[in-house]
Amino acid sequence: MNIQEKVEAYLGKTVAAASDKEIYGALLSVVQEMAAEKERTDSRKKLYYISAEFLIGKLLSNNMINLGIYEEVKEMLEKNGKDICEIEEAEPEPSLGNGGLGRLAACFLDSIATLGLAGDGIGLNYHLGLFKQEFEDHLQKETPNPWIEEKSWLKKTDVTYPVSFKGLNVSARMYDIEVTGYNNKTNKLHLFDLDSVDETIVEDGIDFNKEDIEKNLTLFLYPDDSDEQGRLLRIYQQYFMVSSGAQLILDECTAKGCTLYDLPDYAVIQINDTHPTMVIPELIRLLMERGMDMDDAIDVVSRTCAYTNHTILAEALEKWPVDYLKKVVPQLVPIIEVLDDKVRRKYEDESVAIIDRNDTVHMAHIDIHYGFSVNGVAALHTEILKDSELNNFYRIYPEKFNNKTNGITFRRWLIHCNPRLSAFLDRTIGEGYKKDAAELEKLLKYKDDEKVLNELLAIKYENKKDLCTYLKATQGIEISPDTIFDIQVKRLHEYKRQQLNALYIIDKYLEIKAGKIPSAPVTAIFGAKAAPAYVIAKDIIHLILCLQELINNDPEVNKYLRVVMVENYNVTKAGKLIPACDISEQISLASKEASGTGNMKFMLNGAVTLGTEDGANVEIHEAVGDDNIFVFGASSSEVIEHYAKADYVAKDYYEENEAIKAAVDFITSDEMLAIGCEENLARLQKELIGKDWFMTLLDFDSYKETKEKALAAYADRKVWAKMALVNIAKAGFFSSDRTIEEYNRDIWHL
Ligand code: BZD
Repeated sequence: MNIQEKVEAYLGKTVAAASDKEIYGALLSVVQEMAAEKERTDSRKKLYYISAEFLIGKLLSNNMINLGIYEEVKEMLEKNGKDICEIEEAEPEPSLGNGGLGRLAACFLDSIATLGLAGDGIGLNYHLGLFKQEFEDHLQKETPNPWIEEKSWLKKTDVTYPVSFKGLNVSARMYDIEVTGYNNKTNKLHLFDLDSVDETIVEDGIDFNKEDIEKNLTLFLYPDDSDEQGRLLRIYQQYFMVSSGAQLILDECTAKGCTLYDLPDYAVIQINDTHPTMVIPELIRLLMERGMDMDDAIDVVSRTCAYTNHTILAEALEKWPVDYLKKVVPQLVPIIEVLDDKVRRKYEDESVAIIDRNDTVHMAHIDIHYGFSVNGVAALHTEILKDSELNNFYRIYPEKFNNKTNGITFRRWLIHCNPRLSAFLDRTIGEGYKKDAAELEKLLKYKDDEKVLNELLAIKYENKKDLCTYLKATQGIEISPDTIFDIQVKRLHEYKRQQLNALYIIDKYLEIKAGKIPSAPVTAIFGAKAAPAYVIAKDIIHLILCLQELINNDPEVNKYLRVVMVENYNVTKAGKLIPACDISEQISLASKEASGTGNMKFMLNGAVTLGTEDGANVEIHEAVGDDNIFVFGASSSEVIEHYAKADYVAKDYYEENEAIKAAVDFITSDEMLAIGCEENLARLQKELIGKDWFMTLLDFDSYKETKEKALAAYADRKVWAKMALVNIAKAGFFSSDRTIEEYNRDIWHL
């Protein structure tokens, strides 16, 4: 049967007569059937990538690319008067992640399968995922984001495991999603769920009864944890995930002949941030239940588990009061106490203890003492972990620390999202880059080739036009492809400094109002969700939405400057925004962004980075050289010193710098208050002057100066095209295939 016949067999009618939704459903079935027929990876030792988040995004097109049927399906649809993009629209996006950490896990699954390595994901099947963001009165409103339909990628299995909480026994059911590698074997993503979960308990946005665990356990990803009930629910979720995951791992290994004493020969568990840390005491508990003595169990588990750190922000390093654990998983508490006791007997240093003097459990400390590898996610980040954040641990275990600079899958972030660019690459340098990303360097040969440079500019222009059409259709916003698209998309956080970008926009607005006409028109595009309980982050969204309203409706200004805040930024929208970008905003306070992966996606799609020397920006800078990036701001060592000396005073910058003062004052100007809400705007203004923990004002001048340089450089189209070309050519290092090869070489040994 050819593809059309297969699809029509599922449809029970012709493709031409079917709706987009029906075609999507039929294609899903065809893909699932093909994936099931593919060979599974197989080896004695297997990786288990355990993560509370897998931000997989829509799967249809990526699976079709990986299975090698995308072009065929696209043509077949065209022949029948259907557009593959419309079919893609019919697929709901599973939003099983917050941001970079979750998306990284998804890119890794793609690369692990593509490299033919045996490695499955273990996570949770959140029914409503992360909230959906809507804008109302220039504010973020959260609503549920249901994604599981009658036809979905999830396959319900018969596999169930008992999981016990204090006073509550439940049964975890495993659902599987096929992970197709690019032209290779398949792996699985196992997502655990509870049959009794009930979506109807959600009311009024994303509120629900947090006490009814049987009904709410896997409803949402990271429910609001601003109260104790919310935090307890997170512990329930985490334990549910790791207990079922650990049982699955032990079952699979014993089925292969593992005696449990040789577990490290059969399994390696990569712990993605601290959210799955309880897998360590849980595995110890399960091994003891199966007859192993405690010291042996601790030894076996310590040789099986490896930990990835994704942040140095103290507030993001998980700590659970022992009391919370006693309320939810009392069976783990005696084990954690023993783990702590062993550490305390060996090391006097209080800072490396597992349970501190306030009876709080430091989850990362469990991972570091009782895992065999600790990795950061970019060179600078790993150095900071070793030198300062985790220095006390590094001195004890230097051999455990290693760096694995993040990467992204080129199947999604180039081949799928930017078909124009990938077709251009195919005909210019051949298709080898799809399997070996380093081949992108072949492009360098054309860096002075006018025809090639013009082609690159033309591709960007077409992508920008597509984005204009999309934003007009989805949000009714009009922008022009003849302006510079300056894009900052990522979770909203003060350390990522969307507020710095916003202050620049205010400064520009004031200049235009004062008669200083900019050399080139700019469209500033944002996309960001704020955690529901993160007040200042929501105030920053409010500021940007108010600026959007003010500036886009001012005929004096909107010729030169427009602002767009994209609603409900997610993986799908990233795929539309990134190929259309000219300037990639990567402006976190140096030392705070562990790596960043958006920066890599933009670079790969020919955008030029405007960024601080932070995270993987440092490595992007090294790769492309000074001439192909715009770098600004205080260095990480300067920043770290400011924190150490506590000598940064935002108010001084505000009072001594006229432009800063004018921009900050403008936040509560009459113009802004006519649009926005005084409470939010005044609170944000006060924060910027009185605290500014992430040193926005410190970098304002340098940001402004460097951004002006970038905008001016854009005018020389040939020079700009060359910069874009070098960025694409040098992006090969940032393929997640390279990252995974390093994990395997240094940590997993599959
Ligand atoms: O992980 C991010 C970092 O901030 C990025 O710098 C890095 O590139 C990526 C991948 O390594 N961290 C997160 O995305 N973290 C979270 O989303 C998160 C979620 C829940 C609790 C704490 C952090």
